[in-house]
Amino acid sequence: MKILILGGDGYLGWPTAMHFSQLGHQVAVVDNYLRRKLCLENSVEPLFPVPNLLERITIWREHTELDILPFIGDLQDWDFVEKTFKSFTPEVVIHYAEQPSAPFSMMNRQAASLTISNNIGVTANVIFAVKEFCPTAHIIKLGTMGEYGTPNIDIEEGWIDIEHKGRTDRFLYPRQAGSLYHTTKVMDTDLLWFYVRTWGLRVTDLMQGPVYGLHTDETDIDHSLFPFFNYDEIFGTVLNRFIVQAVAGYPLTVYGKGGQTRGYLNIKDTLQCVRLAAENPVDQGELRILNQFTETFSVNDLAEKVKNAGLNFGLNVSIKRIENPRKEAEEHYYNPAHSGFKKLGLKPNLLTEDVLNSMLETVIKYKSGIAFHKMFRGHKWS
Ligand code: USQ
Repeated sequence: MKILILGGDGYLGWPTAMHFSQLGHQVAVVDNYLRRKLCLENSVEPLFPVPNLLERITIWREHTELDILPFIGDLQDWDFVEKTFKSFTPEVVIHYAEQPSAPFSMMNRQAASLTISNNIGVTANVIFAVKEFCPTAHIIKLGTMGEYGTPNIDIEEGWIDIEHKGRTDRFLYPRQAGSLYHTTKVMDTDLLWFYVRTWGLRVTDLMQGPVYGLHTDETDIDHSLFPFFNYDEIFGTVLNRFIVQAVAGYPLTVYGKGGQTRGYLNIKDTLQCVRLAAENPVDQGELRILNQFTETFSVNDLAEKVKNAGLNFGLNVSIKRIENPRKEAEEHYYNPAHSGFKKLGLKPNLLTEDVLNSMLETVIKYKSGIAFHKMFRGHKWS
């Protein structure tokens, strides 16, 4: 397949590009280095420096003799979008090209504005480009489990049947996101659903939970192929942060009561899910929504797991409940469905002690890169 990966420099985009390239697909990546720029501006660079996209492609070619085609530019710029889609004409478009951080979106007006214009503007351009240059291409869009929020009823897989005054119909499952970032993903879903109905596009919208890890079959070929590994309060996700905190001897930063529960997955399973979605396309005029996670944990569960795994390395890990900078339920019901990927054949890589050990082992190697001032600044969401 000809696969265009938007956001191909990112935490998930680059491992996804290598994964499809290794499988023998023709892969092109697009990025404008927004994530790198925002990290630099906010002094929250990842644990270790990561070569730029062109350098990574060269390293990949040296190891595998496989080529990945780069397009460096901004997908909000229609001229660039047109040039990219005309020269590559993809069969599959994988769309990760968004400002990915909930805390960043809540920092201030400029950050909020950037998140809105980038995320919704890029999604709209992708839709317009597919309609114009490759109308049968399958769009695989990375949404988030956070679109649903934490309702007091079971979360279904994208849709819900509602009976009202004796009549029934099927609707998008109610969305009530907890941050502006998550809200832009709700808006993406609405845009995609509108154009699926109007133009008959074919779309898979993946509701992904927080991802952890940095090891995949391809990143393990050479450590310079590792993805960004952020451990700061803005771009780091919770388990990656806890692993770095454990190694640094910094008390694990559990926000509030720590009962916040989410559906988590290993980075290897992000690649598996996106591959399964690409290999099993939907029909024209269909919006398929899949909940993309493998297990649910509370923040307290994760902290306990990291504390216990730390003992294997002689780390004396402590846990500190700190005032929650976010506005979120700290104790809540959470029972989301996730049978779609199981039916497509997903074999989960669960959060075992071995997985925690290998993350700890790798972070210990890069321990000298840990900067305490990046761990917690207490940006309040209110
Ligand atoms: N948390 C802590 N301590 C920390 C960091 C986070 O207790 O030091 C808590 C948060 O308050 C939250 C939970 O851990 O309740 C998850 O936080 P997170 O930072 O790992 O994840 P989140 O901000 O929700 O966003 C991440 C990704 C985002 C993706 C989302 C999936 O950055 O791109 O869409 O996970 S989900 O959470 O299901 O919406």
